[in-house]
Amino acid sequence: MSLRYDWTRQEIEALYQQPFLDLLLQAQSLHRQYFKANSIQVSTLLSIKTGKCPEDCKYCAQSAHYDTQLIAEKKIAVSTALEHAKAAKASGATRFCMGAAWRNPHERDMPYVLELVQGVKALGLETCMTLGMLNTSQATRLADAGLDYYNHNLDTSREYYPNMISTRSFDQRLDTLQHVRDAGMKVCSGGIVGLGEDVQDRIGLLHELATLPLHPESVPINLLVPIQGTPLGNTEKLDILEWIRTIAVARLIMPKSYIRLSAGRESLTESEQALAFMAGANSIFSGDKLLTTPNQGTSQDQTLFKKLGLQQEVAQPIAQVLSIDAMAV
Ligand code: SAM
Ligand code: DTB
Ligand code: SF4
Repeated sequence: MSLRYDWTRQEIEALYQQPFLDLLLQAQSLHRQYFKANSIQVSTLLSIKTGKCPEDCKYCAQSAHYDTQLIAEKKIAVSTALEHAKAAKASGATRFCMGAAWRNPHERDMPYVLELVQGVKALGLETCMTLGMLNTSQATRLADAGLDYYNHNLDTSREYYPNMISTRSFDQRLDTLQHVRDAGMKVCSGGIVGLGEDVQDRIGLLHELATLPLHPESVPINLLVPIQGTPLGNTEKLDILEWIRTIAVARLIMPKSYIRLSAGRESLTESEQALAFMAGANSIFSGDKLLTTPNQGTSQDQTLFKKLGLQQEVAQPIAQVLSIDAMAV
């Protein structure tokens, strides 16, 4: 079946609003046409520069615009980051994602991030970074250093975006995604639900993602973790079934993409997570911490995988990585 890039909002809304069990059945059936059943990809996250971000995203603990009690940290040493990457690999993760609280990387930061990419890649892990906006030259240099994925979320609908962030525009997000594509990297782009948006905004976000020139290879669906001190600190919790519907529709309209359960998993029961896997989610972030907020620990994840009969995707053996690299030279 060929992928579609011409979804209309009306079609997406019809998928979203159908009876819940029909939606889940469709999503899991399509999932099995494109992916191995019962298989989960696991990524690990590390914050390489924490807090004091100049952007004003209303949900974020790291924005300098709000008093969130977060302890800011300068760039961590490359050697420390590589120790984290080794531990992530030992725990079974196949991708290591590094995040920095920047509007965009400065030129002076580029040697540092390029060294990190090369170091993590040499461990036989897939590499991912999320550093804010990139220009063409920065995207090209990251790709040349071996960066596999760049995470840059559209976060919410175009209409709701200015209610959440005033320091950049939705079109600036699209520009960076284009630079990432042009440089030949894989795109990781999704959003957050539970921001106080309405169902049309969730449909709008899904529509924007599914009508990009190519679907993102990876689509994180974050559930708001309310942070005290931010304007969204006391936001009412979204009905979890709406989060599940968002995942199922993402699976239906971007069938080849990995759909990742991202922020917010810590607050969910095992049954809620199981429903999300049934809806077609096939990737998670593991580890005790996301960037600044707690995450469900690796041992809890292993228990859940065992209970559900889920198999973790395995990392490429390092010898294979090295010999492929050698062939490419
Ligand atoms: N600064 C970069 C940016 O915004 O693109 C990368 C890091 S930012 C923390 C990555 C993503 O984390 C955001 O796009 C948003 O989707 C998610 N996020 C941030 N704070 C969150 C929160 N409190 N709850 C859920 N997701 C959150
Ligand atoms: C994404 O979409 N979710 C991850 C990753 N990309 C970088 C980040 C979640 C951050 C949650 C809030 C925090 O820990 O500060
Ligand atoms: Fe900065 Fe990213 Fe947080 Fe926005 S979400 S304040 S850009 S770290």
